[in-house]
Amino acid sequence: MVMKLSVDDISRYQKDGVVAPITVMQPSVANDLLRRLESAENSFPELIGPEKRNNAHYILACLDEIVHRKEILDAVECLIGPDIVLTNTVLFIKEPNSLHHVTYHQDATYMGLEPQTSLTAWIALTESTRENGCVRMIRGSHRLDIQQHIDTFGEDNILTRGQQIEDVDEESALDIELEPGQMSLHHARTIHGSGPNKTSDRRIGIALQSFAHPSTRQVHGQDYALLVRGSDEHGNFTKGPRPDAEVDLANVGFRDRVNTRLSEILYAGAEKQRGY
Ligand SMILES: O=C(O)CCC(=O)C(=O)O
Repeated sequence: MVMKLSVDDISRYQKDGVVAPITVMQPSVANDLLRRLESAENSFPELIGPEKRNNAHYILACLDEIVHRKEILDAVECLIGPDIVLTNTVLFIKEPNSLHHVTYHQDATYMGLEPQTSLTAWIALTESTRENGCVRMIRGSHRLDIQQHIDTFGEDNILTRGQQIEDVDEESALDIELEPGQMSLHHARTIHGSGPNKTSDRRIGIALQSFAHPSTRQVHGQDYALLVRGSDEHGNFTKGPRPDAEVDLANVGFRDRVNTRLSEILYAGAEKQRGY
């Protein structure tokens, strides 16, 4: 398995603002991680669920393994260098035959990270296809400024504010179909969204959002991150703990604080707020 990005992959990322698919684990490894995630979901619904989708890597060993996975970090290092912090993770779960979807948006709009050069690794734990609502990226849109976003708070829209860019030109759209164990990498300004899951199986991906250089600043004040590779000479982020058990209840309080702060950042200036 090729772990690092090729020269061609790197130039595709620079040109398109997205590169995929990148195989970062065998399907059997992804299946095993999925089984452990679903077991935690079943046993601790108060900790992992639609309203509790953020930053579960602070309490679940299976997600901690993903965020520290060498193959993922080797690829990220090719794009942002050897010193890497990870600010948040989001479990994007689309239930079978659900209307849940994601409208076109740019991640950097509300994340408060400057400069806007961070990136997201989206890891497929199930297959992600056109039928079950894979992510659709607009190639080259990372070169645009932040576009106007309208907060819709749409019922089936699983973005925080249901934020939406209208009239997106889809001529350069790319459907990111992935097998379990593959990932995509996208730039914080790349316009993307995803449709509903029309199949009878769950579509599960985890967005490691965002990987950034430690010199990155949070314009809204304090923020949290994990140093996942290299060193941090800047100290811009309060560092988080790693789980010591399959489900580490000792870290629940810390994760709650991180998620409260994340909501303050993502909903800054919004008229309402959801539970995630
Ligand atoms: O999982 C999805 O469908 C959307 C993911 C997304 O918006 C993101 O990773 O930034």
